[in-house]
Amino acid sequence: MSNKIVLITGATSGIGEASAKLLAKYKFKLIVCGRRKERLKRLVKQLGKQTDIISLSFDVRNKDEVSSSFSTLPGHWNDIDILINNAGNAHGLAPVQSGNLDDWDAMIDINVKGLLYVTRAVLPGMVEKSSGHIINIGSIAGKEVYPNGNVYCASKHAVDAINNGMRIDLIAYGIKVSQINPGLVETEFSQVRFKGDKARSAAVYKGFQPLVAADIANLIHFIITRPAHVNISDMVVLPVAQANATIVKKDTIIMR
Ligand code: NDP
Ligand code: 8X3
Repeated sequence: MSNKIVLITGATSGIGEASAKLLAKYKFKLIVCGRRKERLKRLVKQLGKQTDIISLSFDVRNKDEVSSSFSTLPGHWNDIDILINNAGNAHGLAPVQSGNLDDWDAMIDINVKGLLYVTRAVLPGMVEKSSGHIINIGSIAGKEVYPNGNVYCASKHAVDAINNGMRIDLIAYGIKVSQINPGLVETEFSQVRFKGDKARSAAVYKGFQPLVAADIANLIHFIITRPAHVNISDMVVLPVAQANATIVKKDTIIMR
């Protein structure tokens, strides 16, 4: 049971959606965000039976849209206690010499700048009350680099640096900053990476048991329910079949 207000970016799918569903069960008040309004509407209707929930639809890449969306938050909904910076994706998987420039822009703009814009909109309220918790969803790709992952890995390395920088800057205000770095989680992630190529994205998760979005949601719940003096600063979580960013034991051991 909680009265805390949690804002989740990227709640229309995967890790964000699973987190909204789990936190609704524990009665956290939710602000769910994403671009796909129909999905947000459905989620609000479904989870509204369990908890107080509203949605905000904006593209994290658009800083004006981010700040104007936050300015529409009614009354007490501005008093956000927990921010889950989850929105993000990989776009493409290509060697740097033939990388697609639009894919590069998307990854830097969404995964890095978008995370910053949302954080900047939420932080004044947390600073004012000297309390709050930010959970950044990084990746094993923010700890290591893998072939053809160049710019996605760079964007998640940036999240890693921003996560550590936030913790330093916000220590004076008692604001907790935590990061979860998952390995392979079966969500819509690979469908986005491979631009809707279902066969190619399904192949990523074949031959081993990947993590599922609920695994990460459970960790988020664990992190935000630690005692007030405890902060889980950084966590790497992999499927048992994954040794690191490049080695996955499928039918044989695959180096990707
Ligand atoms: P999904 O593709 O299932 O979900 C991505 C979410 O991000 C969607 O809700 C999408 O909402 C939102 N999003 C994407 N672009 C934007 C945008 N421009 N503006 C607003 N929202 C956006 O992937 P996951 O759940 O797997 O990914 C969630 C996070 O986890 C990402 O940061 C990803 O990098 C990270 N991660 C994923 C791993 C995996 O293997 N799946 C492993 C490690 C980290 P909408 O399209 O409605 O805007
Ligand atoms: C997503 C996991 O290994 O596909 O961040 O980059 S990976």
